[in-house]
Amino acid sequence: MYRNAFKMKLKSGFKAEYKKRHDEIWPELEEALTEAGIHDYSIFLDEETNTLFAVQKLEDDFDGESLRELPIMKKWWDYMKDIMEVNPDNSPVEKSLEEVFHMD
Ligand code: RM4
Repeated sequence: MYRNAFKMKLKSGFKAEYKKRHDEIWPELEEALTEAGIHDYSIFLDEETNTLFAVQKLEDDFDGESLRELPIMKKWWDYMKDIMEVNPDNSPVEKSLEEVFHMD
C-alpha cells in the first residue's frame, strides 16, 4: 500500500453541490473504487483557489487504467463534469503531487 495525492479543480460556486454529491456517493461507485484498490480516500477543498486536494492509499497492484474503463467510473465523471474542470473524456483534470513529508 502506498499514499497517492493529486489536485483537481472545482468550478467556482459549486462547493455545496460537490459536497452533496460526495455525501451521497453511489454505493456501486464506492464499491468499485474499493475493489480497484483505493482506501482511506479524502478530498479537501482550498476555497481560495477552488483546488481539490485528494489523498488516498493505493494497493500495490492498483491499476488506474482499468478503473478509468469501468462504466460506473465513466458515468460518475459524466455526472460530475458540470462542476469540475474536466478533460475531453469528462475525467477530471488531475495533477499529481509529490510527497515531501510524512509522519505516522
Ligand atoms: C471526484 C472525482 C474523482 C473520484 C471522486 C470519487 O469528484 O470524480 O475522480 O474519484 O470524485
